[in-house]
Amino acid sequence: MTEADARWLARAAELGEAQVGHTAPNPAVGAVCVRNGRVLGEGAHLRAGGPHAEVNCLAACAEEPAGATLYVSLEPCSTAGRTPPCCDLIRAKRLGRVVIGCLDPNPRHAGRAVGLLRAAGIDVTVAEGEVAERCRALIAPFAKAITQGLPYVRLKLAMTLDGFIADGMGASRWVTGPEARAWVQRLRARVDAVMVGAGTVRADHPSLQPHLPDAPLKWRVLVDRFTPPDPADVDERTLVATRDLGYDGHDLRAMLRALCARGVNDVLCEGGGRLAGALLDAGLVDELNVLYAPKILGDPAARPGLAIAPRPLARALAFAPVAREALGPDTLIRLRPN
Ligand code: AOF
Ligand code: ZN
Repeated sequence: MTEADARWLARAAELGEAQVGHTAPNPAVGAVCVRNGRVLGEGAHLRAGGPHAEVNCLAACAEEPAGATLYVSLEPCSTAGRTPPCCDLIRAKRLGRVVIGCLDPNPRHAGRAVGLLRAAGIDVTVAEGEVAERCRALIAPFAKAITQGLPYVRLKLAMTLDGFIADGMGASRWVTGPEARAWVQRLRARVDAVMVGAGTVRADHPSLQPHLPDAPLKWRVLVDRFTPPDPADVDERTLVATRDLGYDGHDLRAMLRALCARGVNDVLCEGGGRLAGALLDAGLVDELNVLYAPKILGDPAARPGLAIAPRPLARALAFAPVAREALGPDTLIRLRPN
C-alpha cells in the first residue's frame, strides 16, 4: 500500500463517517474510484436497503471505470442481501484494482471478496496501519452487533465533580455548559438509539433526540425496572423495555439482544444512575463518556450519576482513558472498561 493509497482510503472512510447514524442495521461505508490520481466518482451507503457504497460510487463515475482502482472502507459484499453482491458489479465493471479498508466481520462475507476478486484477475490490497484502524473504528458497532448479537453500548454521564446529576431539589438544568450539551447532541445523532431509565425520564422529560438538522429520529428506549413510564413520555419512537423488548427487570443482556434484533447496533445510555450502574456491573458497557462540570454540590440528597454495588479498592471497576477534551468549562473523558 502506498501513501497515495492511504490518502484515497482515508477519503473513502470520511465519506462513510458522514453517514454514521443513518445506516443501521448496516455499517456506514464509503468508496472512491480513482484513475491515474484523478477521482472518477465517489459514493457512500446512505441507508439500509439502499445501494451499497460501491454501487453509488460506480454510478457516480463520469467515465467507464474499467481498469481503475476502487477504494472502499469495507470489504465488498459477496452474497446477496437486500441488494445484489458488490463483487459481481466490480467484476462486471472490470475494475483493475480494489483497495479494502477492512474485512467485513459479517460471517456471510468475512474475507471472501479477496479470493473472489483475485480469481477474476483483479488486484486486491487489504489495508494495514492507521487508515485500516480508522476503517475498523467506523464499523465497530456493526462488528459487535453482527458477531455477538449485542449492540455497542456507550454510557454518557454528565455530572458535578462530586458525581451528582441533579441537586437536592431535583434541579438538573444544567449541570454542564452549552458546549458539552452540543457535544451530546452530536453524539446522539451518531447512534441508533438512546436509552434511559424510566425514572429519569419521569423526573426530567428529556427529548433525547439530536436537535440537529438532517439527524434522523432515534429510538428512545425507556428502561422501566423501578418506575413505570409516564404515558406522556411514550411516542411512536419510544420502546418501553418491559413491553417491547421483553425485559424482565433483571436480564439487561437479554434486553440488549432484543434491541439488537430490532436493528440497533449502537446505543447510548444517558442514565439514570441505577441503569448506568447496572450496565457497568454486568460488563455490558463498551465505552464510557464522562462530562465533568467544574461544580460541587455536596448534598447527600442530590441525585448521584452512578449507583453501583460497593466494591473494595482492589476490585474497583477500572477503566483505560482513551481521550480527554475540554468542552467550554467542562471536561470530557472517554474511557474503555479494562
Ligand atoms: C458493501 N458495501 O456499502 C455495505 C455493505 O442487505 P444488504 O444487501 O444491504 O447487505 C447488508 C450487508 O452488506 C451488511 O450486513 C454488511 O455485511 C454488508 N455491508 N457491504 O459491500 C456497503 N453497507
Ligand atoms: Zn455490497
